[in-house]
Amino acid sequence: MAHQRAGQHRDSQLDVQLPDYARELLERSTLIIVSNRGPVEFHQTNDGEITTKRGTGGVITAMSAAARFADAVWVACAMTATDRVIAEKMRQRREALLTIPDLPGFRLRFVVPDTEAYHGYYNRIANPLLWFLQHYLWDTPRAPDIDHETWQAWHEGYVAVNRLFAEEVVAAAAAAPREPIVLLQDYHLYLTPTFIRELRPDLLLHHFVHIPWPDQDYWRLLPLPMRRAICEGLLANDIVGFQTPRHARSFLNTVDANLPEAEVDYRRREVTYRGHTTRVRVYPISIDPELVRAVAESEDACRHREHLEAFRNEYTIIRVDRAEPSKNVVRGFLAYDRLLEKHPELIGRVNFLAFLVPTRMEVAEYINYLDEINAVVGRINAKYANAAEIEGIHWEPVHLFVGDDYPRALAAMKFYDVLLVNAIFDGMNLVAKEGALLNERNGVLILSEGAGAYQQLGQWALTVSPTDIEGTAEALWQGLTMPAAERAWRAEQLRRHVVEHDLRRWLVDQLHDIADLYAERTPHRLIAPS
Ligand code: GDG
Repeated sequence: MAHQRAGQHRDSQLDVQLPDYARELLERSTLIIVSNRGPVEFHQTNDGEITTKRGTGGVITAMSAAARFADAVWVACAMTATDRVIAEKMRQRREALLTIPDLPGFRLRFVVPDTEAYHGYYNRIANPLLWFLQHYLWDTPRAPDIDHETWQAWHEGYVAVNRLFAEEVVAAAAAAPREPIVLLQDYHLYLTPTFIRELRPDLLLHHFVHIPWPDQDYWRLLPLPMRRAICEGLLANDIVGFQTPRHARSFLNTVDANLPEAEVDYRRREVTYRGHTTRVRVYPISIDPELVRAVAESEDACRHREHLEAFRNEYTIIRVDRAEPSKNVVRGFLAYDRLLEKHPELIGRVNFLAFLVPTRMEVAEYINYLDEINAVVGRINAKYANAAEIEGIHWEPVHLFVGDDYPRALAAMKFYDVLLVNAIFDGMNLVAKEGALLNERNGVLILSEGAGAYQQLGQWALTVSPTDIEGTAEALWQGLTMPAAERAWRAEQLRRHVVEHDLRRWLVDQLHDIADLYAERTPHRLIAPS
């Protein structure tokens, strides 16, 4: 089997810096990490060779680092055709665990739903329904329509696949050589804890929600049985983690509104429901600076950097996003258009480079959104090409880079004068943190109030309301013309904050709370951290 890494990663430094209680906990435990997507995908080349592609996400990085200390198993869906072939071979050989050479010490257990169940779970419920709800993306007079097909996708897709996940987790826990700790990730798996509890009431369950938790009123757009099941599912965990205090508070409100029997203690951030207490905690996710720098310094990134030089101008604005409606890409371009209208002196002197990763192309809204982006960029480029020609220059104000290329995105972060992060709503937004770390020009961060990162970084960024095109145009102008001393001060504060609040801290804070819980339950086994 050949192994291909996505991004040339140096090993993370997380491991050498863990506090004693975290290290002790990990040494005693088997971590069962549960997520829709696993740490690697398997693919087959034309000549039959199987290759692995490792994901670059923060969760994979953090959990891979933890896995070096602990006995760790990852439970995830077989996503690619090759994943499914491997899963089938394992089933025939009665093997449950697959070792992953890219992640030493790590083993994978596949959940293999049939394709229809997976489609209902992923393409009808998790992404169009839950993701849209949790990012307030609906035009409510028109959507969502919860019809019989949605209900069918709920029962035969979301509920069924969550049950399969639970069965696999329980099997993994039974086979675990050490005390199992189950770490569930995100909105695909809200019901899994309920089903795990039916089979294993004793397991320690921790669930981290990476995306926003909207106001309880907005949850009413989902039928009561669905939102009750989601609240009950999350309350089957011992700890539920959110990105910001506001999301945690909103979750408590939602539970209060939908489960009258639940006792919600807002001060202690705890809920007791049917005799079980769940702690609701806040863990703002971050980046691993060592790892991000390593990718940004890689040969690949340096090559991109040289190539990208040609696209820079006296002023350079960039953005980096999945091509996703919640990231608010179109309004960002409208604001740029407005900037150029108000400040014709910028014509020919500023370039906007947008690095967009196509995403969820099986969902109609995403295809339409990419079309909208292309249309607005085409219109702006045509409009100013004419204006520039009158002045005798050839100029393209927007350059779109569409594709999956993480080193290229990081390479570009080094040279922006302004980084635009104007997401409508975002759980955190790691791009804001990567930019703050990597930028070499004291670039200004423009940050939406709707991004979870705003809570940490907002004080050193220029704030925008995501719908305010005029205000965003003004922020772009301010960012481009800010005096050097102020730029330097803000950039330094941003960098310092990101380095001090890194991914290690995100992981360690969670381990701290888990160790605390263990110490309360079994005081003879672990010393509680102070
Ligand atoms: C979800 C939540 C939360 C950039 N270009 C490429 C690429 N990237 C990297 C970025 C960044 C990551 O992808 C995107 O992370 P974000 O946090 O900005 O956004 P989501 O993808 O929506 O992530 C979010 C996060 O989970 C963690 O909890 O912060 O709120 O929505 O690191 O630099 N990655 C790849 N190819 C690229 O071309 N593979």
